[in-house]
Amino acid sequence: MLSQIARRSSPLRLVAAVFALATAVTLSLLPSWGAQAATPPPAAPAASDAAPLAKAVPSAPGRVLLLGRIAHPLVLSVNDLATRYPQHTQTVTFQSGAGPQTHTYTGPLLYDVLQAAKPSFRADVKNDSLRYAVVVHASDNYESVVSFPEIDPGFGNTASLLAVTEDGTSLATAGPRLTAPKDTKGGRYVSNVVAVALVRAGL
Ligand SMILES: Nc1nc2c(c(=O)[nH]1)N[C@H]1C(S)=C(S)[C@@H](COP(=O)(O)O)O[C@H]1N2
Ligand SMILES: [Mo]
Repeated sequence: MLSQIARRSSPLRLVAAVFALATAVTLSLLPSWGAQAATPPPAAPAASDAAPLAKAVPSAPGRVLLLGRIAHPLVLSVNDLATRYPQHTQTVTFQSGAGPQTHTYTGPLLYDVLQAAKPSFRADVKNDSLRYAVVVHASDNYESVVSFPEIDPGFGNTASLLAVTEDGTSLATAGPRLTAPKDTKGGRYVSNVVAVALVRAGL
């Protein structure tokens, strides 16, 4: 949907679409405890209801929607990720169903991409940034979170990348890949990333 708008239409319409999506996501994240108490959600929601975001994110290869609690929601291409932010290189090993894998990745720090988009942390809450999670969503609906403090140089200092190359091969068509250099298993090396959302997980 967004990708079609992005291809056909003015930047204004794209911004409007991104804003609408960001608003919808924000609204969906607002607590509604009263309603939940009166009508508990079904134990096993239908798969079609599980991930409304999945239907709304860009489907254009290599484009990532950045949204959530940031001042500047935007769509980034792999080329943007490779040129607008400082680039890092890391060689990592993770366990997978196919056995251990070692790869070399290049790309920007997820932390730097988020910082550039200006997280809207609350100034009136002590260490508000410690209450946030980063949801990384893939084209196949695969998803993982990293916590914001985990990737903050002042706390976990984990150098998670939004990798734009893997073993020297561009991910421009496949889409970027999240890296999780301190993880043992490969589960958080999310491939084909299409959206990254900064969400406030605090109570
Ligand atoms: N988009 C997406 N990324 C994913 C997965 C997936 O199913 N979809 N599987 C994860 C798991 S469980 C592992 S172990 C690694 C496997 O890496 P590989 O796909 O390069 O073999 O990818 C991770 N990233
Ligand atoms: Mo895995």
